[in-house]
Amino acid sequence: MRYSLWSLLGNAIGGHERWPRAWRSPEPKRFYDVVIVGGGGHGLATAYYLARNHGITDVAVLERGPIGLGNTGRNTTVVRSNYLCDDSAHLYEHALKLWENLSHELNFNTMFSQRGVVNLAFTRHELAEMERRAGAMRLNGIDCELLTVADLKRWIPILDTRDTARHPLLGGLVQRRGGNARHDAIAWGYARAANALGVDIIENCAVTGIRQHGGRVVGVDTSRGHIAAGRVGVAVAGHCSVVMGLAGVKLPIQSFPLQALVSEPVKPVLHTVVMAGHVHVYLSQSDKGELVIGAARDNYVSYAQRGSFHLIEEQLRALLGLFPVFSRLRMMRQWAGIVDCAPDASPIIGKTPVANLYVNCGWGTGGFKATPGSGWVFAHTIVNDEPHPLNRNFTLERFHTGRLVDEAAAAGVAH
Ligand code: FAD
Ligand code: PYC
Repeated sequence: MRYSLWSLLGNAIGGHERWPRAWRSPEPKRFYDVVIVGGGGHGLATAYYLARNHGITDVAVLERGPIGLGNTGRNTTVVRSNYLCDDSAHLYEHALKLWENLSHELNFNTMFSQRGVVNLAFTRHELAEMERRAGAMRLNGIDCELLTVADLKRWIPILDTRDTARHPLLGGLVQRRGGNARHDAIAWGYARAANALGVDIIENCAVTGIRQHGGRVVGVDTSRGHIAAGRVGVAVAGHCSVVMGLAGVKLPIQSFPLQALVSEPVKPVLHTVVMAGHVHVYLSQSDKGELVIGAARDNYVSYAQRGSFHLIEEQLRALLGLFPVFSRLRMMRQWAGIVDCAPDASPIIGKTPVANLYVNCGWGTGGFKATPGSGWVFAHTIVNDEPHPLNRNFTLERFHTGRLVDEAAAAGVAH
């Protein structure tokens, strides 16, 4: 929907009550060609690409709460494609290219800002890993530059680059096309665009059972009754073991809390994303001025969406070691989400042992950046009953064949 200047002014002055709904709120039908479980970015993007790329519009997205309040609304919005393995590089780069046109595609401002993502190296080992990764990225045609300490000092003047710093630096790696985006906009933009193509987005509808007949999925039980379906795709992130367990499918996934916090807003001081995996902190500055600060995951399995206090202490200790300038900055909010981690820190996107039941999970600490690409290949997988070339090495089979895609070193946050 396009707005005239007058309607925008009218809405601004007249209050939001008269704003049109961005997506319908339909009653669930008794049958859909495709049901997607999970109204986060991945589920909504999948529904959008089912309709947009494949003309499949008899689709429902079932979300147990309001859309976008899972990890999509809880993440720290880092977008990049600086991965080591070819398989991941191609998948995340496909996503990054979609990001570059997404506001236009969805007619929704995703606030995608290519401000660069800088990884810092503190040890010879990390530097060697970055050199290897930079070589692999160049071979895959992905932009990257290795940085010296002098480059880092120029790029990020408030970073403590002295030899006497608490965490002396050896160098870094930057992907300039990486950056941040607005997380809510991804859920809302895909929801509005999918709705416009005929997809039903059904909120407050928890899936409580997955029904099968003769080894084939036939529908789902929900808090709003039974819904029959030709095909079912599950994209519920940290809760994938629980939901796939309803169909008797076991996943090689463990779920952990991952937390983040934001400071009070301050004037612009940091124009890029900085990631310091070695000391377990990363940060960027939001357009509102808040410092958005993340840490390593809490290392115990849990479904409680809160993190432990000692991690916050360590994260802020590392922050101040790198940026003494923030010593009097006050923190405002802290939260956590539940992330779904596979043993090789790579996603699982593909068929399951139950016919016509598909799973998209295992994005762990890093799936926000993949949202458009994930939806694209998951829609293809569901329609064709076989993976897209970009996810053919990310299926469940790899845990039988042993052909893992080890991205532990390139994960933004260790997992
Ligand atoms: P979600 O957004 O969690 O959506 C899944 C939905 O499924 C939820 O809305 C949930 O309510 C719903 N659901 C669950 N069970 C049911 C059920 N039974 N019935 C119906 N619906 C159900 N990634 C990055 O790339 N960059 C980052 O900077 C980054 N930072 C992060 C920081 C934090 C603190 C966290 C927690 C994660 C971060 N991530 C990041 C990871 C990223 O957020 C996730 O990988 C991604 O958002 C997953 O999207 P999703 O749509 O699969 O999941
Ligand atoms: O995957 O880039 C990432 C990331 C950053 C913060 C959390 N995950």
